Amino acid sequence: MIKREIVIEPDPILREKSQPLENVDDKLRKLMDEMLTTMYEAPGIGLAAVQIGILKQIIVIDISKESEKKNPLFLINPIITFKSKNTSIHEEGCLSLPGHFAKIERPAECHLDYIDYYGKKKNLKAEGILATCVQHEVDHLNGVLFVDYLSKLKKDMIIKKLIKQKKDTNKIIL
Ligand code: GNR
Ligand code: NI
Repeated sequence: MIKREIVIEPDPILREKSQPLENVDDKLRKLMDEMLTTMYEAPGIGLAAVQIGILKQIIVIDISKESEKKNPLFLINPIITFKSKNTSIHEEGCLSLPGHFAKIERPAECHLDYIDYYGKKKNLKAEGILATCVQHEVDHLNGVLFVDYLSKLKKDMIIKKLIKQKKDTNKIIL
């Protein structure tokens, strides 16, 4: 299975909105399989298509632990239909912001409608780390990153470091 390259911030594509899909076919399933491989190898617990440079509303998630059986979740055209009033705080990371982590407060529970791997309409009630992950991924589809919830000072600091990291890797290659 093919592994794709992950887009790192700052990159203007990460700020664009992803488009809904009209149908689910083998070509789309192949892309979702590649997203899953890319996510597992990173490793991460979620990946949105925009993170491999594709502006389509596709998300893959797997929050199973290393010792457990893999449990991939494929979400096409997700729509959050409910967000709880009560919130929870989780430490978040993002494959597009490598090496940076921050505690983010979000609704503790959310419900969503989506299309599954086979093109079937489904819904999901998420809580705990799954609710956090779903919201983090749906944010990607809207061009939002977790650093957008931090103070301007913290956000600018992280983005400045990522710019420096990019310059340094270019120097190694050149
Ligand atoms: O791997 C990831 N871990 C994670 C931890 C807490 C909240 C969200 C995430 S998603 C992230 C992978 C990623 O960047 N998905 O877009
Ligand atoms: Ni992310």
